[in-house]
Amino acid sequence: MSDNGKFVDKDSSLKTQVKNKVKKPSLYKVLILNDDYTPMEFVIYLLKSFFNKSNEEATKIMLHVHQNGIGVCGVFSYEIAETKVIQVLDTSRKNNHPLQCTMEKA
Ligand code: TYC
Repeated sequence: MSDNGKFVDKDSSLKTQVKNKVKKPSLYKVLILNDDYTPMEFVIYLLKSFFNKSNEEATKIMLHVHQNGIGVCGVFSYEIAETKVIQVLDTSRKNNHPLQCTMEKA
């Protein structure tokens, strides 16, 4: 019983506070863009190496990007997506390919 004579459900208000503070991490799509110079085999190699795609999945994604201009390699938490983008860009530049890779909120 509180000062004003009303019952207070302390446990329920605590549950609400805790519930509101636990947020799921946002997810991010890693995207690759088409260009006229990066070899198809190199794009397939990146998808297999950094996104754990099978040869068939990687070929399908690469052809989708080749035909549509952009495509999703995978969906990750912010830090993992950021690391994947850096890996793709570093490997592409080291091999003198202009491939572009970016991330956006899923
Ligand atoms: N368009 C490239 C070619 O014809 C192949 C390619 C596909 C490049 C996907 C980039 O993200 C890409 N060699």
